[in-house]
Amino acid sequence: MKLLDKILSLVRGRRAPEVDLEKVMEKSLKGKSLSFEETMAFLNPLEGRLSKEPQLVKVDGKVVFVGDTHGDFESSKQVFEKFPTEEYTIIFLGDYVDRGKQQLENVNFLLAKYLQSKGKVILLRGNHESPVVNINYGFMDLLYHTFSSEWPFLFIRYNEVFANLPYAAKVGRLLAVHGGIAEGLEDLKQIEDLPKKDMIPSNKIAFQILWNDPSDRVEEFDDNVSRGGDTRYYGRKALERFLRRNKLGGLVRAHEAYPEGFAWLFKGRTGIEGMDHILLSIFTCRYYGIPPTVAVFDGSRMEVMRL
Ligand SMILES: [Mn+2]
Repeated sequence: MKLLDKILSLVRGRRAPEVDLEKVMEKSLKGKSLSFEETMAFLNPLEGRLSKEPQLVKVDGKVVFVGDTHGDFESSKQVFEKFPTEEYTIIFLGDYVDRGKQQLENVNFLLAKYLQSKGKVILLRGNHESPVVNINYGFMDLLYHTFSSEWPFLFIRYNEVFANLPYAAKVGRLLAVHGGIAEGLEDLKQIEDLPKKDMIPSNKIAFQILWNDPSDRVEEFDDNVSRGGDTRYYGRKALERFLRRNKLGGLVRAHEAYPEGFAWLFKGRTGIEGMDHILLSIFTCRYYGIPPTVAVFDGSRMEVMRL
């Protein structure tokens, strides 16, 4: 990580200039581009707010789960048009940057919605909200081309903000994360205790929550051969045990683009109407040739919908 260390050393000590935050919020909500100064000023209060978020956010009432958006600003906007925050809490399951065509518009829009919403918008962390990933998959290049010599400051500031995003949300008997359960994760308390500001993340449980995939060829855990590194597959037995132990009915996650935009895995009783599998995987980015899909939970019933 020599490049990352170099960038970190450049950025330390730099302070944000004075900018009218209201105007910056307005521009972000309209998908307009921000200057370097505006972006720096915007990211400051965000880091402050997010640093106080618990790692496991607890929500009740009507909820919409949104999968990976990866720069799909249009889908993110549509979510708010179809599901007003007066009625729904919107839980985004991570992966806002990299790959797609409107990464800055998308991430700034979602961060502005979060700042504005008073608890009705929850942004969970995805594996792309990490500098070791978004240094390679488009976001760093985009900053470089958009901001020229000032890009390293923004690259680090965005990733400092991302390092404060919570890892999980609990909605009644449902748990929502980006990737899934982790080997060694037994109790929800372990999620609550995960360190904040873990930029890489180097915590093994945090890392796996962001990266792991479910597999019906595995019972417990196994090496995730499609992603490599320290990522794992988790199977039905491991998930059933985790849910039972924590009095949960099911898991909602994103991270994989199934052809229909969603997939049900591991048939079983959840105690939740409309949900006869213990795992729901959803994806909400249109750049993968799949229909952007969300899941709506009205407090008792789960329904999968195309955007
Ligand atoms: Mn992902």
